[in-house]
Amino acid sequence: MAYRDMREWIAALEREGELKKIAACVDWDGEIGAITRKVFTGRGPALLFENIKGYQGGRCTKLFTGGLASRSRVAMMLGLPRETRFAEIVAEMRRRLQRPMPPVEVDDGPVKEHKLVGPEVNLLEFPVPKWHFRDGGRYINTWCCVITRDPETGVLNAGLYRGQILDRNKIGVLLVGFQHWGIHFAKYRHLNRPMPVAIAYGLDPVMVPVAASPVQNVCEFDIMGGLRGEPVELVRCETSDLMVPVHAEIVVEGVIPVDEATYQREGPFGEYTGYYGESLERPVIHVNCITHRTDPIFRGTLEGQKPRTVGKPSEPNESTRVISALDSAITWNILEQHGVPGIQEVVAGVTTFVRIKKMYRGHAKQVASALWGSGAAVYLYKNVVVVDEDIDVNDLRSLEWAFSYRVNAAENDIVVLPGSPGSPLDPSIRYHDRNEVAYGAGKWHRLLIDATINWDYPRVSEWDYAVYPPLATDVDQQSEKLVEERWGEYGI
Ligand SMILES: Cc1cc2nc3c(=O)[nH]c(=O)nc-3n(C[C@H](O)[C@H](O)[C@H](O)COP(=O)(O)O)c2cc1C
Ligand SMILES: [Mn+2]
Repeated sequence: MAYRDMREWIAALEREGELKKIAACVDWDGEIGAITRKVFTGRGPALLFENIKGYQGGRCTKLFTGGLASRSRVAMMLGLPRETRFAEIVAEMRRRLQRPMPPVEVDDGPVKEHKLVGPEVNLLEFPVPKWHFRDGGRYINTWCCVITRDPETGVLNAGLYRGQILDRNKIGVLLVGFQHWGIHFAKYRHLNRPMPVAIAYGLDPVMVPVAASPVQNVCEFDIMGGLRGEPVELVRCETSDLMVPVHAEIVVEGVIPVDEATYQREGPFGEYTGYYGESLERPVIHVNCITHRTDPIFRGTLEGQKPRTVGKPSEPNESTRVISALDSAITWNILEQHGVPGIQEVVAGVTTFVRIKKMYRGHAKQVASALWGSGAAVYLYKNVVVVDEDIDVNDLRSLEWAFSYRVNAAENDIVVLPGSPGSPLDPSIRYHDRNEVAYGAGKWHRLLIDATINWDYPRVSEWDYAVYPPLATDVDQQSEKLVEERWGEYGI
């Protein structure tokens, strides 16, 4: 069963006690961000702000956030029981990812209820928070689908790319060259034509996570349909041939001029790394139309997050819950599509863990090169750790044991791929190399730690022609049986 729109989703969350409506008057400037941070850190409910300073009685009075900031709500998103475990969520996502469902086109629908064009456009009519106090301004694009079309192939793409309000009709964006809309933008630059863009806010819950995940070789709308189990309904934009979800709360339409002289300062912004991303002169969306539902609900989120550090609890965000599951499912499927056998478990991220049933020498290198060669590698797989099938990738002591006794650095266990394109937001990259406008990407020296048993080593006769000695924790069968039989006598 799919949620038709964000309103159905909010109603479902309320029924399950997963939503809090906030009637107190709150400020978009700092206060909403601080409340959301506290609720995310305390693993609290989704939030619907209904009384925002300066936005009572205007065009848009409500803001929804945190819809997917818990595992139980991610399970609900898929129509699974709320207590479904992470590994089962990943397994279900993998199955549904393999059954894409193309969208259907409709002529009209809720998002067309109100249309604003030209001078009627004013982004400041929406209650967009300043999420993190050092942000360069109010970030309107934090949880939305940014839609573009490849001018050569005609294929639509939906991504989630941050955007800052610069003016009543301008949004500054971080447009990375090797993201899909970055590839589109390079083609528009070649054609010397502005790139049409549409941004959809307030959607059913699966849409934004899919836009924010590295879906390859298939349109995100087909994947969303597969995850929902029902096709997405799309309607044509007013000012371009782009298509947008008809049940969106709000759609912003515009173009990005390709001339660098039109770039404006965007940033800083509190980023997924847990640090701020820097400001730079960046491309700008010139907004020429807004359509929205009656009494629209704006949707946004905090991006900054951080795991537990000394004396501080973990401070998660929505992406750490839902995107990590989708990234793991997509990564697992990429390995299978590349014909890499023996994959037992995948936990994907900037540091990615893969558990394999090792079948031949070099198997772990095959895993890393399949991942590093993929288009999904933009924000993922900086470090890849491959372990044997007996190692629990979710347990630090288990990983530490593998690092300690199956890694010996100069024995081909450590592989570095220098100068690979990667995230421009990672502060472990030198400042000048984090310039995606100049380079189209950041600069990652990718690392493989092959923590599987090294098959380069000789098999020794002493241990029955195995590479490694037997486990000293094993007990011989005869003694085990004896102890079992006599257990009562020992009085232990
Ligand atoms: C909250 C959030 C904000 C994001 N902002 C950006 C961004 O500003 N620029 C970017 O390149 N990727 C950003 N991403 C990551 C992309 O959404 C992700 O890499 C996705 O795969 C992009 O779609 P694409 O593969 O179709 O290009 C963001 C992700 C999240 C969850
Ligand atoms: Mn894409």
